Amino acid sequence: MVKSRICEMLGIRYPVFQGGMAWVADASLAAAVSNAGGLGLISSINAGTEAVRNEVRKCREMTDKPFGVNIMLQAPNAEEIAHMVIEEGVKIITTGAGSPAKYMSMWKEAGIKVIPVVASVALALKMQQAGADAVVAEGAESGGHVGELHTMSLVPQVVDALNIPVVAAGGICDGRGAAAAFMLGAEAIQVGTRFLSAQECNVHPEYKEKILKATDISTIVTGKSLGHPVRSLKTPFSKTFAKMENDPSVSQEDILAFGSGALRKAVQEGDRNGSYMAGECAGMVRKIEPAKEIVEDLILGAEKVIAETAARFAL
Ligand code: TUI
Repeated sequence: MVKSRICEMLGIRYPVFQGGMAWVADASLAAAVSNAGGLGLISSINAGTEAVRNEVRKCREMTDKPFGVNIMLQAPNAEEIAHMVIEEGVKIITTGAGSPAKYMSMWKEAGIKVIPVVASVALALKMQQAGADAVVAEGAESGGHVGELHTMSLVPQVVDALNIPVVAAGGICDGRGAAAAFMLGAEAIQVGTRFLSAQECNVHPEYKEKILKATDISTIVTGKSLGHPVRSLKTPFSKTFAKMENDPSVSQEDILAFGSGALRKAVQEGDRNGSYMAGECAGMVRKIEPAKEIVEDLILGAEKVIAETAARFAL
């Protein structure tokens, strides 16, 4: 059984975080992952702050295990959410797409464990200095908003630079990826894309279908020209978005208007003009199954592959 400072710190059985995917990660998914012994996370990107508050309350009814909230810092209501989590007694926060430094002392005073998602060593160090309890080092294999570096090089550099525990994210989809992350020095893993196929994940059936049909080359990064690169499935929508970005006659306003609300449309309506955010490992997701089976497959799979590999090296 893999041991980790993260499990002790958060009171979870398995060092597996479920990514706090925008519009996707609701009480149903988060509670299922927490009940399975991992860490369920509720996304702050939903139909407003009160909707997120409602998901927090629902989750508390669905599990007596620890769970957290992921706060997307570029959202217009980030400040409101930052206060709401304190009001609701949330005990674990992860953050994404920016620096949460200005909220750190307020959260620490409330006794919250704060785990920022970082995409560089510089921000990781800043977060450690600001009092973060751990960081998630997220490589650009991941779905949604991505940084520059990839997991294989980002994670060991962040591990070397910090004393606090590091959670690896980006491209981790099964026991092999989990084992690799532990080899790089991570003390936990965060998984997003694979949980899109969880039975308890409430995305539109069309979203799940697209994930199950994905191959290794099914994702594309768009939005670099807007300073907000996002990985999603290649669809007529994302291909048009990429074409607009490369066309100097199209204004940034027009591109933004084209992309506005596209993730919600994919998640809730399975709309063909939606943005189906997904990581590079979508091609490895093969079936719909309970979140518990995903959590157990990740950890038992890692234990198996580590034992098999160690045996090979002992020869
Ligand atoms: O945040 C994410 N992934 C996301 S957020 C999101 S919401 C969205 N909705 C509609 C359109 C576009 C996005 C979808 N996916 N991951 C965490 C993450 N954070 N990845 C990378 C970073 C990051 C990058 C740069 C964190 C900090 C950073 O530096 C900022 C600074 O201030 O230094």
